[in-house]
Amino acid sequence: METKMLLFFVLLWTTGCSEVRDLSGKQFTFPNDPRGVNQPHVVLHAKTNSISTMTVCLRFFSQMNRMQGLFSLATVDHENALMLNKDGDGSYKAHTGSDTYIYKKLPTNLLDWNSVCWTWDSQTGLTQLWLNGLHTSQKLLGKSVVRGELSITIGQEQDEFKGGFKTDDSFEGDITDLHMWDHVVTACDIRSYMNQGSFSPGNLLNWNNLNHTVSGNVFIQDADFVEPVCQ
Ligand SMILES: [Ca+2]
Repeated sequence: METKMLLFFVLLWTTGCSEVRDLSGKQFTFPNDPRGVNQPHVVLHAKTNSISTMTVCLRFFSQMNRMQGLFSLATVDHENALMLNKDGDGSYKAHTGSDTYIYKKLPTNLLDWNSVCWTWDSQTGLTQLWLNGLHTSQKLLGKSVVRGELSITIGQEQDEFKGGFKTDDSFEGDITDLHMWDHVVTACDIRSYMNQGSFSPGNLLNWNNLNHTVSGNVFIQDADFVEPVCQ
């Protein structure tokens, strides 16, 4: 019995515990993972098994000049069911199911925060990327609805359901203010998000009430997206 209890606690320690927390004003800090053994990442828990329309927004701060995953949502059938990557030259790859669109060489801050929003509607297949108050024209992406159990990670990009992490596309830097909605958020609300104005928080993932599980060397620290008022 004692051995079983010990194994249970060891398992909890290695996989982390999920918690729901208001992360307003906070950031996840993903340091470098030079040996690739720690695989720092955060699993985000959303209460749905179907996504046909969505918007995901987040802010990231990173100087990495290689491919890195910003948002990775996998199902058993599709490792890249909904995935957003950034390449070293500032190109962004949006992926739904088996379909991909690459937004080439968008102006990305290396020494400041970047606010990114990605919208997609499976009915039309239309998708759009917003970056720091600007946006691309709308593009056609896939129409395949996301179905089944979801596995959402930041910090690591999934090449298989709940795993398949690689050091060469992991994220290194800071992430804050991540929200996900089950609809296309209005341009006005996205602009407001990017300017730190008021907006309705995500109904699938809400930074102010985030159900998440931390794994590996990830730190929760104060974010400085808004310049702090020093005492
Ligand atoms: Ca992948």
